[in-house]
Amino acid sequence: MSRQADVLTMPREKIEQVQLEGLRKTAVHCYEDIPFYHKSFDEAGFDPYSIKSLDDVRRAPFVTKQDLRDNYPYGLVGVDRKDVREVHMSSGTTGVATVAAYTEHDLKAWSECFERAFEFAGAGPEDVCQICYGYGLFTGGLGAHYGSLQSGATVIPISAGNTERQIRVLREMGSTVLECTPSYAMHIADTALAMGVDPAKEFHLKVGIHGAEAFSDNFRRELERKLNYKVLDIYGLTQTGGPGLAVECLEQNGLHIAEDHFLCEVIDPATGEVLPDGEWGELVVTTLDRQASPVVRYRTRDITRILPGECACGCTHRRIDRLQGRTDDMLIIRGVNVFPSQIENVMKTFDEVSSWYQIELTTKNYLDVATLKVEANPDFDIDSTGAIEELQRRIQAALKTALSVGIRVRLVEPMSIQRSEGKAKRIVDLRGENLK
Ligand code: DLL
Repeated sequence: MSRQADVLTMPREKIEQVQLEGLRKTAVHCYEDIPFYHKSFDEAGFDPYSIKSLDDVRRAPFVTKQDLRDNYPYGLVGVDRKDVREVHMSSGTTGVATVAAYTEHDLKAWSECFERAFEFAGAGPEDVCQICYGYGLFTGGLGAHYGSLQSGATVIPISAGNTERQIRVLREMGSTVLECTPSYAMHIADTALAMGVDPAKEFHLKVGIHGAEAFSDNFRRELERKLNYKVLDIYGLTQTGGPGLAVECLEQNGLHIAEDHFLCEVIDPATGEVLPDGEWGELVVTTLDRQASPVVRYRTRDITRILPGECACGCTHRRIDRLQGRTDDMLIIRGVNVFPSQIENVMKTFDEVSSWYQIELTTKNYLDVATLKVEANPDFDIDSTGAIEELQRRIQAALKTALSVGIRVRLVEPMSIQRSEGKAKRIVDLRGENLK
């Protein structure tokens, strides 16, 4: 750590002091400048001028994605339009998009938060970054771009897609930092191998800064082996200003929250009660210095926990555990709650299958049926009928033991599940289709 060492190693009392000031400022800013918050604070009996401690945030009402949608496009922007420098939007595939606006100050803070991934990785001006998160309204591309520039590194803003060109550039331009979704990194690695290029030998990578979707430890290990680099997880969401809310250090043991910019709580999603450190629940975020799009107690729907204890890296900012999924990704199969990550963890214990899978949901006789489609590894003889059935049965039995629910397993050809340049599509819900 060097460029931001003072901030990253601040004593806890100092961090909490910065957070308290930020919380007070943000709550008052929201109340005075954004009519939605004025009304919701009044309705909840929450007086933003009465904040005395960080725990007082618990008296504030939650904000949900629906609130953000209802106020589309500029309803929750707290500054004059002329002070807004940039606007990003969530994809809006499941409804109206949500908007994140940035002032000059917000863009600077965003760059610094993302840049922490470089600090943790020991990367900087001597590095060449290949940014293959999508550029545009998605916060991945430009967030990575600003963070990488802030680190002093050379930036190759190649954006997502055109995988063969990515591979050429990785070989020829000496890229040492790869920034994209973990599934796209795997796709790059697999495509290179299929082209007869060994990325572990012919690329020059030191580190991958991968996020925007959940990935398991096994998936990480496979990436690290194939690309011969270290993978750091980065988390964030459009509604809180994009990637950089929390970033992993080289200990790979949880993601350090940028606590000088964000106040995080973990709640029981059913009751809204704040949970003690160490317990899994839904992450709730309050921004501490955003001007254009501040949020107070935004319910992310992401499942994690605050990790107790200090990190060996010396950073004093608390950590969240790697994201386990989203409350809205949770499948309810015959009444049993199942997260895709649990299915993935079981699958990973089988050497015969790869990390590419999709869970297909259909209905039969009014009951939900889940089918796990998983790609066989290239060295598994998929044409040998008996072997396939035996393997499917074994995976099915392991899933049943781990999850207490029956999931069908169908082994498919290597490379037959569609690859994405951005976030992988893990769940295909065809339940509506059956009714048509
Ligand atoms: O995905 C921001 C981002 C870009 C983060 C690049 C990291 C790297 P959205 O498109 O608004 O923003 O999606 C946010 O993606 O609520 C999580 O469910 C998921 N997500 C983001 N990062 C991670 C991660 C960007 N590291 C939603 N692990 C979030 C697991 C993640 N899930």
